[in-house]
Amino acid sequence: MSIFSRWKDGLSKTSKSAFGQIASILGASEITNETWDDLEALLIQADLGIETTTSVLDSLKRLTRDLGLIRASDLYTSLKQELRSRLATPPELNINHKPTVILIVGVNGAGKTTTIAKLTSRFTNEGKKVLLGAADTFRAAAVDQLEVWANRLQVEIISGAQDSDPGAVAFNTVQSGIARGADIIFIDTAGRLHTRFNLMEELKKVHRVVGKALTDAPHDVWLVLDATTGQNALQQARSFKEAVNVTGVILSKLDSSARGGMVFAIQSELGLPILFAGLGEKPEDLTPFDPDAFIEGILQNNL
Ligand SMILES: Nc1nc2c(ncn2[C@@H]2O[C@H](COP(=O)(O)OP(=O)(O)O)[C@@H](O)[C@H]2O)c(=O)[nH]1
Ligand SMILES: [Mg+2]
Repeated sequence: MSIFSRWKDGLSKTSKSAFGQIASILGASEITNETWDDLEALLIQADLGIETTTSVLDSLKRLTRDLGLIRASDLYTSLKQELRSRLATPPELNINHKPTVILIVGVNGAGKTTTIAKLTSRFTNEGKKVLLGAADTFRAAAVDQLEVWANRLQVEIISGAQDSDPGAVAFNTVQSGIARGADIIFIDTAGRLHTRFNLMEELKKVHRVVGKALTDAPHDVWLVLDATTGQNALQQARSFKEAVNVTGVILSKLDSSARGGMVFAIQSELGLPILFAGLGEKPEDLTPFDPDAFIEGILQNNL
C-alpha cells in the first residue's frame, strides 16, 4: 500500500467525523454569520482546540474581507491552506550520537511498548543496531511484552526483575549499549506507579540516571500520546513536558481515532513536533508524520 493510501485509510475515522461535514457548510451559498458559526462549531468538534479554531476563523474572515469572497465554497482552499500552515514539517531525526539514547514516556496503555517495537523494526531495517531497556519494572507483564518483541525483532534487551529500580535498569541498559556498540537505545518506562511512587518523580530520576551513564543522554524524550483520547492527551502532555524535557510526540492509534484533529492543538498549545504516527498495531504500522498527507487524509470526504 502506498504511504498516501495508508494515511487515507488510517484517517478514515477522523475524516468521517466533524471534518466530513465541512463540505456541506462550504457549499454554493453565500457566506453569512451562520457559515462562521457552523464552521467554528465543526472545527471545535473536530478536536482542533479553541485556540487553533479561533485563529483559523480569524484568518479566514480576514481573507474573505481582503479578497471580497462571497461564496462559502471559495473558503475551502483557504481553509486547507490555513490548516496546513499550522502543522510543522517534522525536523530531521538526529541519531548521530553513538549510542543515541531515547527515552519513551507516556501514560499506561498509550502505546509505548508497541511503538518501541515499531521503532526497532524501522531502525534495524535501516541497518542500525538497536538495544532495548525494559524499565517499566512495575508490571511483570510489561517487561515480558517488550521481551517478546525483542525476540521477534531479534534485538538485545536489558531488563530487571519486577519491582526492581527502573533507574538501575536504565543505567545498565545505557552502559551495556556503550559496551556492545549499539547505535540506538530505546528505554521503555512505566506509565502508572503504585501510590507510594510519583510517576513524574520516578521519570525525572530515570532521566538523571541515564545522564550519569552517558553525558548528554537521553538525547531525546519521545512522548507517546493515544490519539483516541483527544484533548485529554494535551493535559497529559503538559505534565510530561514539565517533568522531563520532551523533544517530540508520537501519536499512536490514529487509525482507531476519530480525533485526529488534536494534532493541531498539540502543535499550537505545546509547540512539540509530531514525529511519527501509529496507523495500526503491527511493527510496520509506524509512519513519519506527513503534514500534507495528514491534511488530505482528514479532508478526504470533502474532495
Ligand atoms: N490500532 C492501534 N493500536 C495500537 C497502536 N499502538 C498501540 N496499540 C495498541 O494499544 C494497546 C496498548 O499498547 P502498549 O504498547 O502496551 O501501551 P503502553 O502501556 O503504553 O506500553 C495494545 O493493545 C496495542 O496493540 C496503533 O497505532 N494503532
Ligand atoms: Mg508498556
